[in-house]
Amino acid sequence: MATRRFPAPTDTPDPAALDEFYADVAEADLQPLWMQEGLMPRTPPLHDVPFRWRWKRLRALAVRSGELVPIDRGGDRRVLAFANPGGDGLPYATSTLWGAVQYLGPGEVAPAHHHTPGALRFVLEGNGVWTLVNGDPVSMSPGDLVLTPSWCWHEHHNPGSEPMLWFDGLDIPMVRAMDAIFFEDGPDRMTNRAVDPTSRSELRYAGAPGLLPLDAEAPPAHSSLLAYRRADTDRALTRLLQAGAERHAAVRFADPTSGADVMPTIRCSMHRLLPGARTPTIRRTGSSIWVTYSGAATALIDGQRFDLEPGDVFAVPSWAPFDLSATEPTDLFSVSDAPVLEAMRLARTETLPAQQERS
Ligand code: GTQ
Ligand code: FE2
Repeated sequence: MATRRFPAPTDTPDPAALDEFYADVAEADLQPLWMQEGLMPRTPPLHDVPFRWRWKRLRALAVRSGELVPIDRGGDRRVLAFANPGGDGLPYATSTLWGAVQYLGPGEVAPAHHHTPGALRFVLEGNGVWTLVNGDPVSMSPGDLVLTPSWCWHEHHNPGSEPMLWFDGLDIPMVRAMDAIFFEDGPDRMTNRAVDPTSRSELRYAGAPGLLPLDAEAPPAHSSLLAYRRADTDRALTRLLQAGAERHAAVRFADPTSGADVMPTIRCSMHRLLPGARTPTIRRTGSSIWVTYSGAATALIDGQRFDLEPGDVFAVPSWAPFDLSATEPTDLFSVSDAPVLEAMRLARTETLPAQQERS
C-alpha cells in the first residue's frame, strides 16, 4: 500500500479547518490511516539485524556474573540475554525469540518457578546439572536439549564441582506481545536427591524408535519427551548422511507421540555440515537463533559474513537471505518461531541465487 502524505494546505479548500480536524482526531485518540508511514511495507522490513555473539566473550562475562551476582528470589536465574542491536534496547535476540546464556556455579540451585513462556536449554559446557521439570528430574550434559514447556515447574541444581553453562531459548517476546505472561514462584524447599541419568519422560517415550507406551497420555500441549540426548541427535544426523543426504543433514526435534514440534511456539533443529557444504540461500518469514555446537562454519546473512566457532550464537531476522557453509564437520542447533508462522498461515520461504558477501 502506497503511503499517502498529508495533503498540502494548497490542496485543500480550507486549510484552517483541516488543521482543526487533525487536532480533534488526535484529541479523540484516533490516527488517520493516510498519515501512517511504513504500516504495510511491500516486504517485511529488516527490523532485527543479523548479529553474532562470540562465545569467548559470552563465556568470560557469564563467569564474571557467577563471581559477582548471587542467584536469589527476584532474579531467580543468572542469565545474560542476547539483545539484538536492532531491537530498540529490548532484551530479545529477535522480535519473537528470547535467547540467553545461563550460568550455574558448583553447589548452586536456581529456585522453582513456572511461567507461561515456554523454555528450552541446549547445554554448552559442564556436567552434572539436573532440572526438575514438573517433578521429573532431568539430567543435563553438553549437546543435550532439555524442555521446560509453558507452565511446567522447573528448578536447576548443580551438585557438582564445575560450573555449567547453557543456552536458553524462550518465546517471551511472542507471549509478551499477546499480553499472556503469567509467573509464579514455587515452594522454597530445596530438593536434593540422587538423579537417574534417564528421566521418567525418556523411560516412557524414548525406549526405542517407533515404540510408544500403549497407555501413552493424550498428546499434551508440548512434547511428552522432555530430553533429547546428544548421542541420539548425533546418530540421527550420521544416519541421514548415510542415507544419502549431500553434505548437509538436518533433524527436527519432535514429540514422539504426534510428530509435532517440541512446543506450540518453538521449533528446534540440529544441522550437520560436512567440509565443503554450502546450503542454498533462502529467506523465510519468522526469525531464528543459532548455536554453534562444534566445528567451524560461516553464516552469510543479508550479505553479512559471520565466521563461527563452537559456542558462537547468531540471530537470523525474518526475510533475511541466509546460508551456511563449513570448512570442518560442523553441528549447529537452531530455534525458530516456525510453528507460529505455520499456524497463522504466514510461513513463506523463498530460495534465492547464492548470495555474495557484501564488503
Ligand atoms: O531458566 O527458568 O533465560 O525463567 C529466562 C527466564 C531462563 C529459567 C531464562 C527463565 C529461565
Ligand atoms: Fe524459568
